[in-house]
Amino acid sequence: MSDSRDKIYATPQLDIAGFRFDQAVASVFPDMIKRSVPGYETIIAMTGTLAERYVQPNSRCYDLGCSLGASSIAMRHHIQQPGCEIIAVDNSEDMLKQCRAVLQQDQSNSEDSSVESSPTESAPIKHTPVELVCGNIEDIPIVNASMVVLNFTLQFIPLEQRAKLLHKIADGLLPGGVLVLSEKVAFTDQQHHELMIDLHHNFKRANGYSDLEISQKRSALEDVLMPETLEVHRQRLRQAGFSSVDVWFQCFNFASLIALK
Ligand code: GEK
Repeated sequence: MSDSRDKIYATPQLDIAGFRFDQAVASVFPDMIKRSVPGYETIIAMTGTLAERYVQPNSRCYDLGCSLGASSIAMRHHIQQPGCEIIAVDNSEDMLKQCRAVLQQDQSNSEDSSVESSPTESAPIKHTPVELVCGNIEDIPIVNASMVVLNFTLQFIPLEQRAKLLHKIADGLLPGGVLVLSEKVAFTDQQHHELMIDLHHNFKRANGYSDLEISQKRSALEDVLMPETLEVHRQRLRQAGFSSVDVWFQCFNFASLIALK
């Protein structure tokens, strides 16, 4: 289904168009993101741990820029509270099509394992439902939320729209609610900035990407993915209405922040 190896930039491309989340990307996405983003699997796993801690009964969780639903699945596996729902939003039909299949597979895996592993309990585990929405996260209302996840999505939103989106999220969160914000980041110290890029490229090389793939992907993402510094993220989150903001994970130029309402 979606476990193929990413070879999108393996051959020379005369004209490198801006990166798009199309069918070709959707079909290799899990492999692409694992081999490209240091700490991705840790961040997804901890998104589940944070759901266990912060999700409130009868509230909503939002996975904004859900791709194939990894964050939604992590939340779904860890939510302990009744009456919740997860709203997973992406503006790529191709990504959502794969996401739907991945979620169905996850649902049937957990129904099977609940029957096998606990023969004394007759009722299967009832997972929190996930509603898939195709749309721009800038246009989606955020209501009655106890957890919002922006795992590597804000970086694709135009710079001038980011504050408005974060204000909307803060307004839609219940008191005590959490935003998990994971991003590729930039650094003001130029030497450090270049070092982090270099170490990230080493990480990609160690994961089997060639120099050609690394450089073509870099060109495709230029003007599409716009990283900002951690200080800009912290300040803007505070201005949006979050009372406590800081980094909980960082590897090279990839970081994840927790912002509490
Ligand atoms: C994960 N969170 O696996 N509205 C809705 N979706 C958008 C928008 C937008 N304006 N802009 C981009 N996207 C996921 C990984 S990937 C990150 C997120 C990456 C979607 C886009 O279609 C893609 O699916 C996702 O955001 C970004 O934890 O590939 O670097």
